[in-house]
Amino acid sequence: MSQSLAAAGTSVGTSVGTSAGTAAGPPAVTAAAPTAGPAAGTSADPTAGPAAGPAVGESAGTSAGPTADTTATPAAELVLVGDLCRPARLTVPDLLGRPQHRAEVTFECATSGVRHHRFTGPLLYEVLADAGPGFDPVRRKDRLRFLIAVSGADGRHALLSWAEIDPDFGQAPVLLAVTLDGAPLDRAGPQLVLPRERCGARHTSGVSVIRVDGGYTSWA
Ligand SMILES: Nc1nc2c(c(=O)[nH]1)N[C@H]1C(S)=C(S)[C@@H](COP(=O)(O)O)O[C@H]1N2
Ligand SMILES: [Mo]
Repeated sequence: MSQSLAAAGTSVGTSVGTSAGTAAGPPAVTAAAPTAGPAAGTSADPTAGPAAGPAVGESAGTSAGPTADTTATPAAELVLVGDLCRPARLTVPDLLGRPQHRAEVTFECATSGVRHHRFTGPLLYEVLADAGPGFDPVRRKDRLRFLIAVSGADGRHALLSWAEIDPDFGQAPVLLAVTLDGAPLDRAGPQLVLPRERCGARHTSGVSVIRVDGGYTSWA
């Protein structure tokens, strides 16, 4: 369970909110999970663009069902491995069964320039917390040694720390997106979305493996 937190939003036009149409507030981060409606993802959300972003005309959620994307190619799978009590193998529809959050992001790519995208999906924190990271739950500082290694199917890698996304520490509203600009990611696989980041490089697409690693001991 996470609380909302006004997240000194840095980049203009970036906002995160719940996708159930509740995103009324200003550009802040609203990380509170509303009702879990499985298909909460963006459907019937006429007020899609909160105050800040370049409100995009909506047809988003209506096409977000798996139907448009389930033809020839098999659904992508994401495996959660490492120091977890409940390692898992998840599809995009599995991720759609969780509370959905929405993010409108603007980031800069070193080669492509400024990019805008709309994403929906569950919080990375909630997905990984459900997999049971092997830290001592009552000792907050025990979480500080945990790393999160995210791999794209193309071999792209990005690291996060557990504390970065933990509500008791950085509370970064990182998503495992299941839609991109209204299109489902069932076949491509989920995309890591870091709404606060100016640079696009960590927005890893086609996430195929997430390894939670509590073995960081370089200080030993
Ligand atoms: N899997 C994967 N994800 C990736 C990349 C990549 O090479 N592989 N490039 C990143 C970079 S450098 C940027 S700027 C954004 C660009 O996203 P866009 O072209 O969809 O706007 O994707 C990021 N995600
Ligand atoms: Mo980039």
